[in-house]
Amino acid sequence: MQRTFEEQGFVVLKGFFDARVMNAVRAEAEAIAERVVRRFHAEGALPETYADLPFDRRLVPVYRQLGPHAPALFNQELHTAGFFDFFFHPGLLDLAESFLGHEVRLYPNYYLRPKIPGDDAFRVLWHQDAAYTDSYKAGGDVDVLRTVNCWASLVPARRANGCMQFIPGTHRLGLAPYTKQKHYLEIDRAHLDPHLPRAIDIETDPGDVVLFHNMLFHQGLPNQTETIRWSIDWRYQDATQPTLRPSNGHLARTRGDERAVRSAQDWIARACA
Ligand SMILES: O=C(O)CCC(=O)C(=O)O
Repeated sequence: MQRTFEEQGFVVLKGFFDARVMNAVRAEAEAIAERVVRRFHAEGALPETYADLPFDRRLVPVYRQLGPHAPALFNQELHTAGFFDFFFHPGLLDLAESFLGHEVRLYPNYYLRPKIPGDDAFRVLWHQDAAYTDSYKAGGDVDVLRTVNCWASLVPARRANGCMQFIPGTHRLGLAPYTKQKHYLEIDRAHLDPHLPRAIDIETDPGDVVLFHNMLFHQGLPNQTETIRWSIDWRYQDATQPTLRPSNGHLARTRGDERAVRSAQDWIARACA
């Protein structure tokens, strides 16, 4: 697996998370969506709570009415028991440890994303994750950041509803020049176009996890269906390295000290840390 990761820049692990873990995460995501709707309804910004809509449609009318005022990403909301079992899954941390060494942190940008249908703001342009860290201009070399980046969908992710696309092998090209566009950073076309014919769809089902290099060229396609493509993206890093970001994330594995996140209660208490 590490060899595939080194050669291709990614690996897809089918059926990695069991139904218990995925059902719990989905229930947490449903609760987050419920709170969003209820908050805006209580503030008078929504005429109703759309309680009869299923999870993969509930937020559609919310975004139609509130546009950029509706949250596009959730981060601190993920400090719940269900997400503890997901981010700190022992088998996944074993894998992260085998890639990164004995000191592993959950990197600060861990997100739950509802990719809303037909809204261009949710199309994630071709980028390298390392460019986002680079854009903080914290100094330091993002080439040596040492992360394993992860992505999983809570619903089937297909080309039509905006799965990710990867260009295998591009993690070896170093950090490409990029430009800040309205919503996202984008790799400059002169550096991207020669590689585009090799782009492949990364289609996943709930339970699958995708591991990819922080230099891999990738994008999130637009969602052209009627339903929301819910997904989670997160990263593990060698915790002996600096994050090169304003925050430190959370220690997940370490030898012999007590600072690592140990339990769901501990994880819940660390919101906003
Ligand atoms: O979820 C998507 O569509 C794109 C996510 C992404 O680009 C990332 O996790 O780095």
